[in-house]
Amino acid sequence: MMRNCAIQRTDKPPDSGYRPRTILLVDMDGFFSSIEMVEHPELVGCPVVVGADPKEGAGRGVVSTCSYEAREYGVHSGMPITKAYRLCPDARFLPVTMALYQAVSARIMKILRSYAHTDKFQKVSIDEAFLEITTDDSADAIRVAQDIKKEVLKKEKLTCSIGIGPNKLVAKIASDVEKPDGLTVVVHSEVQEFLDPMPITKIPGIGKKTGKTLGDIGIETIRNLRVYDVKKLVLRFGKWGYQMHDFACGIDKREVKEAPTVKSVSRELTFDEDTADPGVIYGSIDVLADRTHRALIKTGYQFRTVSVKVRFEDFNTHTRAKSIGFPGSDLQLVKNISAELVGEFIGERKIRLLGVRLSNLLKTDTRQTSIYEFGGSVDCE
Ligand code: TTP
Ligand code: MG
Repeated sequence: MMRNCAIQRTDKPPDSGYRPRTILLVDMDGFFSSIEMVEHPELVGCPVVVGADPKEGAGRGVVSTCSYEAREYGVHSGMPITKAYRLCPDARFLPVTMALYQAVSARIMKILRSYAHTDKFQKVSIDEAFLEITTDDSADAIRVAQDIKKEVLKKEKLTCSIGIGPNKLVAKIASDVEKPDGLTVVVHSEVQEFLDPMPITKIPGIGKKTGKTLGDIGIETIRNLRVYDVKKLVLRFGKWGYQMHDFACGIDKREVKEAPTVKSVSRELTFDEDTADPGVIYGSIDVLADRTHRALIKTGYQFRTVSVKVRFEDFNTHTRAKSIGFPGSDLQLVKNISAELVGEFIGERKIRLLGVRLSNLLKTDTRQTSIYEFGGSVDCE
């Protein structure tokens, strides 16, 4: 069937049986740093950075998250901790106390789950969940969202931002419109108007790389993508071309449901030019360890095994793995083991691709998390 993008498409099929949905995406504000402020009330109103030790500018590692006060200085998640220290030396730098965050997360998820219709609940990450409710009246939905916000604030002294939409895509994007402590509702008839002006990178799965590829053919906004010839998208991206076009049209039929068990998380990179340079190889493995660890943290799992994958210029591929005796989530450990494992492959042969995988994962919460919104490689059962 030919898809004409100029015609507005909707979730609603021509036949009956259409079930309007009301989906909420709840995302906690500055999660780790907000919990730290509950633990240390004297920090309320101060720039707080949670992550690696900056060691007065000589530290290694990255920012996990920071308070909204620190964000005003330009600090953000994933930024090297030394840069955060340069931008805001007076911030309070705190280490990651994961067990505490996981315990708070489990309590919050229990609250959120109680508002979902039967099993229509999906934890997305340590601080984020979708829930579907039965009403199709937006005033009712707003009341539910306000009740959730009140209960979470009362019980945990934490704020969250909530997006409400007719599907997961819209709810997720809406949750990010007003932060912190936001509440944004997008009703079915306003979906296109809401999405059209947004940059395409708001669509899950369109990151920097795909964003650039699309930008090169003049697609910058969701509207640009919607009116683009879907056949050309499919030629370029395969099935994903259909999917991204559906998203641009505000169509998302994904159910709200518990995600499958995550078995491993991994990140890979292919060098622009094959290399045997130890500096480049160690530097790249460090970046990959960081990215993989970040994906792990988002899922709320701990790992027991770190593996490194190396593909040489002749496409011969090798993996090496090392397990630790107890489940962990320490970034430096991932980096150290990855560097140790890759060391064996450094020599005269040039390397084409490197990868880091964390496996033997252990759920650190009573409920399952999904990798749905993160992209990247995550193996599920
Ligand atoms: P986010 O919800 O992305 O961030 P946040 O809750 O800190 O801030 P926001 O108000 O913008 O939602 O991630 C949830 C937690 O996951 C965050 O508090 C810390 C952790 N995290 C990392 O450790 N590394 C990362 O790169 C990201 C993005 C998050
Ligand atoms: Mg959050």
